[in-house]
Order: sequence, then structure tokens, then C-alpha cells
Amino acid sequence: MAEIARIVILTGAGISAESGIDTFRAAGGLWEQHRVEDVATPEGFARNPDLVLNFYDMRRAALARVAPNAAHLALARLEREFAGDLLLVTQNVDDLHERGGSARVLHMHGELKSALCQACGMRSRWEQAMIDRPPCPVCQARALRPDVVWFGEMPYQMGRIYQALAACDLFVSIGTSGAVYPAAGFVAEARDAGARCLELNLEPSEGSHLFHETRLGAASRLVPEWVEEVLGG
Ligand code: BJW
Repeated sequence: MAEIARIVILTGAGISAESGIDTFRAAGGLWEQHRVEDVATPEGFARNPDLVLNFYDMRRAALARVAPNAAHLALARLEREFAGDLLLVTQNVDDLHERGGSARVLHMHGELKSALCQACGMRSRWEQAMIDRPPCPVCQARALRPDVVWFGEMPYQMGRIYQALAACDLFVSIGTSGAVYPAAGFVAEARDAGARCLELNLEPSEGSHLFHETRLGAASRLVPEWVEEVLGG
């Protein structure tokens, strides 16, 4: 592992599953409990804002009842101790990477603890509920929405992510089904750019054949083992 200088890591809902946060596509997961088109599209929000605000208010409040697991902690250790470049990109809207100690996390699908003002466009740190239409801290308009990326919307910081994928030696995908683009396409980008691609997942993702290696198991075991390998040389 000594020759690895630039790593890009992509995490998905699977890394937070053992902390008690539901994944999306598993049996009993979030998309079995709620219709995607109702709660995760701009059209669904326009049709029934109360339903959508309530869905995200509940999930934001639930963060207080969960804690980072060994996989989040291991990635924070990697950030502290790895001498090369590391970009941690998460599709997750929870804050478990930060609470596990990661200081530099790119939330490409937004964050539960952030509000996006539809009037002024500003993003503000947000901890409370939105159901009562609180005013935007910047412009005072009662036009806040959850700062999450819904289907049909552009994920955050794509330029920076593609730049890092084009330059990395190692791409590691952790706990994501590979069902949602553009994140599902990152492995092909990295592979085409010459990076080694490693998947750590409970079950093979949809793009599993594109990885040079897939390790199957729980993130809380696989991620600390892999971090130890990288740091141990
Ligand atoms: C464990 C485990 C354990 C369990 N240990 N592992 C082709 C190209 C480009 C776009 C499209 C395309 N075709 C269609 C599109 C459009 C669309 C899309 O992808 N649709 C698909 C359904 C086909 N994409 C979009 O609209 C995106 N925007 C966009 O494309 O803009 C244009 C653009 C084009 C080109 C370049 C750039 C931009 C936006 C997508 C937004 C997704 N939003 C959501 C909701 C966010 C808010 C919220 O949380 O409510 O994001 S959907 C949902 O899915 C959420 C997740 O981040 C995302 C991914 O889910 P994830 O994390 O993979 O979870 P699961 O449940 O699917 O999988 C869990 C995995 O964990 C499984 O593999 C388990 O095995 C594993 N696991 N326990 C380890 N203990």
C-alpha cells in the first residue's frame, strides 16, 4: 500500500446501517416505508410540503438517538494519519462521519442539519424542525426546505469530485448499492483514470463487476481492517 498517494472514498447508507439508520433499498428500508416520488423529488415537495418537511424533521430528530460506529471512526483515523491526499465523499445526509471525527467530508446529497432557502439560495446550519415554516436566518423569508439533493437535482461539488476521481490511485466504495447516479458512475470514472477500485459492502453493488476487488461483510469490520492495511503499509 506504500505507493498509494491519493485516495477517494465514497460512502453510502450501508456505513450508517449498524448505527441504526435505515438504508433506502433494503427490505423494510426507507423506500418501502415512503414513496420516493413523494418525499425525494422537487415535485413531491411542491405537491405536499408538510409530508416532506415532516419526513425530514423526523430523520433529523432521529440523529440524536444514534452514534457513529467503528467504520466511521476508522475513516476519521485514516484522515488523521494518512500522509497522502484523501477525499471522503458521502451520499449520506446524516452527520455520523463528522461525529466520528472526520473533519473534511463532502456531502454530495446534502445534509439533514442544513436548510436551503428557496428565496435567497443561502444554506444555513439547521438543527430544529421546519414544519412550522421558520424564517431563513439570512433573509427572513419563510421559504426553507431541507438541504438535501432530490431526484432530478444536481448533487453538490461534482467538479471537485470528478477532478479527484481523475487523479486518484485508489477508489474505495463503502456501503452503497450503486443504484443512484452520478455516484454509481464514480467507479467507472476512477477505473478509466487508472485507479485501483475496491468495494466494501454487505452485498455486491450493481456495478460490482467494475471493481478490481470486492470484500463482502459488515462495514464495522471491513473498514477498520482496510484502514489498518493502508496505515500499516
Ligand atoms: C451495508 C451494511 C453494512 C447495508 N455494512 N454495507 C444516469 C446518469 C445520471 C443520472 C441518472 C441516470 N439515470 C437516472 C438518473 C437520475 C437519477 C438516478 O440515478 N436515478 C436512479 C434511480 C436510476 N439521479 C439523480 O436524479 C441525481 N441527479 C442527477 O443525476 O443530476 C444530473 C447529473 C447528471 C450527470 C452528472 C451529474 C449530475 C440526484 C440523485 C439524488 C439522490 N437522492 C437520495 C435522497 C437524498 C435525501 C435523503 O436522504 O432523503 O440520496 S436517493 C437515496 O439513494 C439517497 C442516497 O444517498 C442514495 C444512494 O443510496 P445508497 O446509499 O446506496 O443506499 P441503498 O439503500 O441503496 O444501499 C445500501 C447499501 O449498503 C447496500 O448495498 C447494502 O448491501 C449495504 N449495506 N448494511 C456494509 N452493515
